[in-house]
Formats: sequence, structure tokens, C-alpha cells
Amino acid sequence: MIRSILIHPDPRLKKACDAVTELTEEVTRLAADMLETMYAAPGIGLAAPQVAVMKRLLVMDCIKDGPPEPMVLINPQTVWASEDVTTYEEGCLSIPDQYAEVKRPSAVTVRWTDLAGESRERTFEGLWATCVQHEMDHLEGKLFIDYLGPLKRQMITRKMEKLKRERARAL
Ligand code: K1U
Ligand code: ZN
Repeated sequence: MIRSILIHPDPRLKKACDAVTELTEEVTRLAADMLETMYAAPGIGLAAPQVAVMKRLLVMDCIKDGPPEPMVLINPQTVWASEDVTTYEEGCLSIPDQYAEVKRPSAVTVRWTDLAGESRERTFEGLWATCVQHEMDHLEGKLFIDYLGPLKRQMITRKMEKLKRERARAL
């Protein structure tokens, strides 16, 4: 099932999420719905708070050409981050059609629990590294616009407020 994606500004996008404590059918369903929602958007990642679920779960697939590689990360934690940084022009499904350059560590090692309850660890590089950090920020209530200066952030927020008003009027 495709879930609706919250649009900034929304207080739920500014809150830190709670740990997933039990791997229930609800969690399995959430992960499947989030992957479906991400592919339909289309996007390369999605975090649970973006679909109004305040849990530490994210999905991603940064494969552009070739067979899909869907990933589900539950309670992800950064265990290492490179000193060198990469700049990438990021977007966000909760901030449609707005893009800005953000600097982040070029590589990160992340530990998480998979849907089978197994602990997993992987070092992400390139777009995967950018995406996993963007999604993990969502779990802390942080958006990519929080890395920008106040003027640029305010300009984007005003555009999103206008978009939300227009969408509400069209209902
Ligand atoms: O978290 C999100 O809102 C998803 C976001 C992830 C992301 C994008 C860019 C850098 C870091 C993280 C998106 O997927 S925005 C859409 C997007 O990037 C895309 C859409 C279609 C094809 C390729 C990329
Ligand atoms: Zn985002």
C-alpha cells in the first residue's frame, strides 16, 4: 500500500523517533509499504517519520540502472564516518522540487537490525553514503535544509507552506 508522505513544515518531521523494540507483522508491513511508496514517488530513500510513523526504520535503494537492491534498516547506528567529505545536491520527498548542496562524510559504516532480526553492518560509499545519512537524519528530526543558512531555509519553508495551502484548496 502506498502511504502519503508528510510535507515540511510538519512537527512530526522535527521530532526524534523511538527505537523499534519488536519485529512484529506491523513492522514488516510498514517496511513493505515504505518501499512501495519510495519506488512510486520515485525516490532513493524514505524514513518512517515521512509516512507519519515515529519509529527508527528507513528504506533505500540507490541503484539507478540494473536490478533493484531494496534495503530495510531498523534502528541504524553510525559506527564510523570518514574524515573526507562529499558535496551532493540533495532533494527530499518531504520538500518536493527543492534541491541544495549538502556536505557529508564520503563514507560511513552503519550497524542495523534487518527484518529477520539479524544484526548487519556495512560501509556505504557514494550515493548510498549520502542517502543513508540523509535518512538517518530524518530519524533524529533533522532535514537537509537544516544544513543551509537561515535565509535559504526560510525561503524553502515559505514555498512549502504555499504548496501545502494550494494542495489543501484543491481537495
Ligand atoms: O528522504 C527522502 O526524502 C528521499 C530522498 C533521498 C535522498 C535524495 C538525494 C540525496 C540524499 C537522499 C529522495 O529520494 S529525493 C528524490 C531523488 O533523489 C531521486 C528521485 C528519482 C530518481 C533519482 C533520485
Ligand atoms: Zn528526506
